[in-house]
Amino acid sequence: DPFGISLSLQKIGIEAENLGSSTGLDWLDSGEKAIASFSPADGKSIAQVQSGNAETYEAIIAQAQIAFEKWRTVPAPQRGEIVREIGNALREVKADLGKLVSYEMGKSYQEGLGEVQEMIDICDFAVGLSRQLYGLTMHSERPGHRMYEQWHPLGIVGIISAFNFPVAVWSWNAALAWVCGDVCVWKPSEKAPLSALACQHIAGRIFAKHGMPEGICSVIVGDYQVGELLSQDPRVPLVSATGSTRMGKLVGKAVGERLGRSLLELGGNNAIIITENADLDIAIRGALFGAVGTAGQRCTTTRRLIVQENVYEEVKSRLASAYSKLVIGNPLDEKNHVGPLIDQDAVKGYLAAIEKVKAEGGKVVVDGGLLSGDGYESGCYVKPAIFEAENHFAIVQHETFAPILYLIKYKTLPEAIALQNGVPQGLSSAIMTTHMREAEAFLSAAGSDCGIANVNIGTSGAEIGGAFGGEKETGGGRESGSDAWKAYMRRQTNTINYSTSLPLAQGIKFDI
Ligand code: UN1
Repeated sequence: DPFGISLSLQKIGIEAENLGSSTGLDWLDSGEKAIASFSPADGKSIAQVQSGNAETYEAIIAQAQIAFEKWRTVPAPQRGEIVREIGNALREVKADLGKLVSYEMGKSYQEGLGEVQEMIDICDFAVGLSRQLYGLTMHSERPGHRMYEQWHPLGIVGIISAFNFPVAVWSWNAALAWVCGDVCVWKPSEKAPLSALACQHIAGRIFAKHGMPEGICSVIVGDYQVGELLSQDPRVPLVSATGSTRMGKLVGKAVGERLGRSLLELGGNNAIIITENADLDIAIRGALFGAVGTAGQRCTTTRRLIVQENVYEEVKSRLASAYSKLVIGNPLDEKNHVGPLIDQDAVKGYLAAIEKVKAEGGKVVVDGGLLSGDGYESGCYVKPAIFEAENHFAIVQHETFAPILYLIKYKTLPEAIALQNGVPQGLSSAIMTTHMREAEAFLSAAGSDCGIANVNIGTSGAEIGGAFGGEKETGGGRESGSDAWKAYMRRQTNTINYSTSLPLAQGIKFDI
């Protein structure tokens, strides 16, 4: 245990005897239906976690319903106070939780710490928000009348999260939902259940300390069937799901069928446009982190570089040389830049994508491949790769969750913008330019069609203060900052008559 994993687990409270406390269920289990959590860093099994089923689901929903009746009556600023304490608890465990995330999911320790920092930041944001859940007041068209709107809690929020941000995405949803007066039922990725249980433990302890009922925060580990239960359940007014477009379409359809609300944050196929006016030092660094950070497993990962022909060769050779300096290995070792993919299925997807781009006529700039030998025993470490490709290739239109970057050449900016928008997904985008006209054209209504559009910054690494999400097959949902909280509440319009008569709206006469 060279990186002190067991000690960190202990410090976060991952011990069989205290895990059950906040859900009423004992999740650490080696029984039949257990899900094993493997670390892609060294291939070792970390623990077995009990899988939920229809019965445990019912128990959790029943508990959540009871908890909601109490939680919705706690004044929002007091709810914020509890979220503040959760943020403080996360500050205390930042190093240990960051380490668990890194070990269980495979992102670098620095990125694991960054992910916990996002959780702390969203808690702070939610605390402020707890005093700012503002509604508008309107001027009534009738004398002696007052109109205003209020925002009320929704109820149970189902949260489905992906392996790549095993803790932060939950917190963006949960911290907001809690200050809004909702209770949360979380189905984490079955590829990173321990990180979820750690969070459940951290937050559950604080709710318990305040004498709050169990069920304001609960977790149910399981496969897609648990996701189906949440999606189909009319007792769950909002399902917030992060993951593949394929999963999102299923969730959106099931929730839509019962006219519930879904908040979908799905695949991206993010591009950076590098114009001939770019500061190439910034452009190369931005593209490099965007493409290989988290081993290409962010929904905001840079997958396409759309480069102006006059700087194309220089960008290509500088990137290739930067790639040659990347050190790939155990994510907990801070000298390494790139860790493993999440599992061997992901490796298969990566290798298949490389086959496809070659078959479609892509040219190798930096070749990929599976790494083997010392330190690579888990079979999950791959080489970040670069190919020259065409935007219309089927594989380029598709999001492969791996470090594969496609280089595409352009002549004019309108052409570059059309290429950037010419994919089914619409999450993140960026332009590298020092030219004001180019930047503004890219940001204009005729520019990028994505939910996120950056200038001289890569596509990944969004701050929590902005609304996060995207258009088209990305699903249209917005999480995190700005006014994303409105998705977690129901709006009620109130009209009050304090006059002695009953005038009708629109001047309608109805006298008897
Ligand atoms: C994701 O990959 O699901 O903008 C979320 C970013 C991070 C979040 C990514 N703040 O890259």
